[in-house]
Amino acid sequence: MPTLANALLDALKAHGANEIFGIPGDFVLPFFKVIEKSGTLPYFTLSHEPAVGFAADAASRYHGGLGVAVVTYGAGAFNLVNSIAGAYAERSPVVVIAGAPGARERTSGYLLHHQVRTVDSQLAVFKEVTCAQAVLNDPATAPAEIARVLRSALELSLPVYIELPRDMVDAQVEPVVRLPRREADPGALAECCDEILGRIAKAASPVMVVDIEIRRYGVEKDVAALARKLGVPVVTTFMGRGLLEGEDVVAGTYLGAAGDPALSALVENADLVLMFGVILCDTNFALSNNMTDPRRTVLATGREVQIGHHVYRDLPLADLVAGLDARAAQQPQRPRNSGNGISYPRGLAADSGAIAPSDIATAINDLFDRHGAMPMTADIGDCLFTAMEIDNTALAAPGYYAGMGFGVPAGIGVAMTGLRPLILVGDGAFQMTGWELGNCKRYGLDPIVVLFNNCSWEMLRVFQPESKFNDLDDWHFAQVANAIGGVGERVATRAELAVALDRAVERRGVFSLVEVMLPRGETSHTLARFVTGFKAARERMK
Ligand code: TPW
Ligand code: MG
Repeated sequence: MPTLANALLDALKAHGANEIFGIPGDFVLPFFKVIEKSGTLPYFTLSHEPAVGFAADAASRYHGGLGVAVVTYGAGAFNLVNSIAGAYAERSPVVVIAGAPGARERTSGYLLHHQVRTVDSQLAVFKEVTCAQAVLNDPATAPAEIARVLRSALELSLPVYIELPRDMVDAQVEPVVRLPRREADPGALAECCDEILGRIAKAASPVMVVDIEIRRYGVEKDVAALARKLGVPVVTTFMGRGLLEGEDVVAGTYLGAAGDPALSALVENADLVLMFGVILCDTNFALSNNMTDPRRTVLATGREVQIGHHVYRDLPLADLVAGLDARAAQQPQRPRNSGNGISYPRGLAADSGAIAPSDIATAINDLFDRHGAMPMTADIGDCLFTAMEIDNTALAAPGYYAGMGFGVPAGIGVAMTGLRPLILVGDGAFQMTGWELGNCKRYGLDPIVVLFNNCSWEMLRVFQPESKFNDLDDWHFAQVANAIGGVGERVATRAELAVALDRAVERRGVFSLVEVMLPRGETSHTLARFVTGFKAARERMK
């Protein structure tokens, strides 16, 4: 019989975990020892638990399996809450494994260090931000409990919580037996598919809107194939930017009033909107007026399919896409009123002019033309809006939850999956989690960081220009980079920017930080349009 620690590690691997991120503490030291000794999964420690959660989340977004975050009791686990909240909001299946006191400590009569109100306050908090929880305090039930929560993580694509009391690590248990995936009821699936195909047949101008769940459930290619077969154009949401990279069915990213007018018209004038894996949130749709109209909408999300005013429950997205594909007949491509008409800016003038945010997009498009596209992560800030002006390239970003501090640790997580990411981050967000780059050296990671340094919380300034608290100091981040094992370059002109990016691509083995100096008060074209649209929408609500 394996020990509980080994059974848990084997189960994680069998359920699609590729690596572990964590920070140890005494309540989880015995488990870390087994992580290291067993070699079941590679593991990476970072500096602060929020980054552990962001890295695990982003790694999972990129490789499509489970993310794993291992932390100690209380102080460690509570530090992780915000990243797991973000993973929940954005449907990322991160497995939290938190250390906890052993049975004897629980009844010792002392308050334990890291304890808050009760010994179980930690469990109570994580219940709010995970879809299933297991406390492994009984060797007889632990394997089944592990199987139950890991299946939920995969089926719902949401975080789960596993609490491992420190005296249980070496308990002898049965191996974990993976539970079968719960499929759609065949009758419900057939009825649902027929209904949707019937709607499509009657529609004059259908459009497909896709969002992150198509990646979470590994059906991007199938969705593209289905769209091709149905002859329906596809757009991604803001949150779903980067999906279907390189697929010719993608007409662009729907940004409502902030986006390309022809593309927005394609979506807003459609008589049928097929929403696959979509988060119906304000960042995706606040700049539209009819995206929640059920009469023209089919919404497949969260294992449910809503057509008009009724819902099919327990209908996994993968089954729906396969079911539609099996039943659909090949359609001629419908004429597009907006084809792949969006062209992203290229050909940056390499002159001594000051850099504007949108110039960074141009420079990156040029860079990708020269060296090939790189997978990206972005923080929240103008950097994410600037990303909308870069070619549709794989991207992980908190486009809905909008938690600052995601970009750099997410990029480190992506780098640990074996890719070389390009990280977009603002100075404010970098102040939160940029230090994590110091961990690249130990692991030989060489991400490229493009830091938008406007010495400002610019996204707040655009909403409230009169406030002085949005002014930040100049922290000279490029110099910091050199001190923590990377190479930093500060650039202030377009010529310097292009050269520094090229140098960064060629520099291997250490992280590169290109600190782009931007004037306060300037934003990307996309953010400027977004803010105008947002303010107008707010006025309409008054
Ligand atoms: C964890 C609120 C949203 S955007 C922003 C703040 C403070 C400013 C970002 O500054 P940065 O980028 O990174 O320099 P830029 O382009 O605007 O200059 N705390 C958290 N998350 C959010 N979203 C906020 C505060 C916020
Ligand atoms: Mg800033």
